[in-house]
Amino acid sequence: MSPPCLGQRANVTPTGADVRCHRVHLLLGRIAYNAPRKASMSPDPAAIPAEPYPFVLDPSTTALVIIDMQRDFLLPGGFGALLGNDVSMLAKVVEPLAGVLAAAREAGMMVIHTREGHRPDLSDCPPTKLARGNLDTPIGAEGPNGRILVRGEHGHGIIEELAPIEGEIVLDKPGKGAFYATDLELLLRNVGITSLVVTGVTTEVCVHTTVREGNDRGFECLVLADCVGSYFPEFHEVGLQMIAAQGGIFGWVASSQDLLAHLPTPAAVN
Ligand code: TIU
Repeated sequence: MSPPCLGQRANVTPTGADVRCHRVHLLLGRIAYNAPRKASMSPDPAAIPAEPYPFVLDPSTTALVIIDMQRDFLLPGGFGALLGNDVSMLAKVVEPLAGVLAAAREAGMMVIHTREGHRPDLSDCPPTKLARGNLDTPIGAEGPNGRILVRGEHGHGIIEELAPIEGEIVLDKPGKGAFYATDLELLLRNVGITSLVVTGVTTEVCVHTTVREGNDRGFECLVLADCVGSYFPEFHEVGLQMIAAQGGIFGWVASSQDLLAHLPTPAAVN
């Protein structure tokens, strides 16, 4: 008979057998509450190579979240440009993200597009956000693509390459995080979503805030390095490192190619 393991013995020095036994208890605990398994514990064909360790993805319990791929951030004359940024820095995200979006649709994954912006009367825009940056053309002012960061304006819309299709959720958010002052958590929980593939812009602002919010709510977050972008390359790099550091303190980081290789191919999906 094997000796009682760590969870059953007190005041003893753990042996190798104890540690293995403890792992089994941890694994059983995961199964008991139906949490996603970590690939490092049990090799799984659905495990995506990722930092800090492989990410097990089940398309039926995973949502693709596309953060703020709006003209206001990606095109000249929008909010991003008015903040003094070179918006061309974000263009490279579009092609790989379009590939991931197509694959997610084929795999039947839930797709959520977010848009940062405000009601036309700006009643949901904190005065602090309105004043921030002391901009000559602030939020709500008229720009080349309509009123800056205002819902319903051309600049507020998602770029054509990633346009939502019927059945996909378009979530308007007043803040940087997608969970703040929205019904995102309710929408995800109602259909049993436990993991998020997070993409969009910008890496260190709205993507990071959303990943932190999702992580605190118990969602497993995988960020696709080439499908998130920043006006600041150094913030992008460090932002990704911050997510995966400390054993995945906020989540995982992988490439879109690694995700695509692990999603069902179109032929395999009815
Ligand atoms: N300024 C900046 O980098 N980002 C934002 O204001 N919003 C988002 O990240 N979407």
